[in-house]
Amino acid sequence: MCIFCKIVNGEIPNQTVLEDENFLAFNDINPARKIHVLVIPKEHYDSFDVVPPKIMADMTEFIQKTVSKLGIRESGYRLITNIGSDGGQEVPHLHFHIIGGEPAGKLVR
Ligand code: DGP
Repeated sequence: MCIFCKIVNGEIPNQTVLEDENFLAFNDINPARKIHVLVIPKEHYDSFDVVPPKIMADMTEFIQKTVSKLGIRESGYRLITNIGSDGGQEVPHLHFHIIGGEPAGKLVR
């Protein structure tokens, strides 16, 4: 079972920001900025590449609710999902990073 499935079933503790029947938002263990929250579907999908569009539609709504709860809609934020090895994905369970609370900086090589 993957790490995030273990978080979903309670085997690994997490700092929950928002939860509903299908999705969970929790603080990243290694925050890149003041605010760094991960949003996952409770059902396992390896990455964005294989998630059904209907699930993504619901997940989009849940991400927007999470951002509202974090209070960073006005100030802005970065939303990232890493996919596969060149995408830098480490945990093979679809997740979006919500990163904010301070300027994100440029995406540069
Ligand atoms: P990615 O590289 O996109 O697969 O990012 C995985 C993220 O997951 C990384 O920012 C660290 C975070 N992470 C890994 N293991 C755990 C964990 O057990 N708990 C929490 N809260 N975050 C984790």
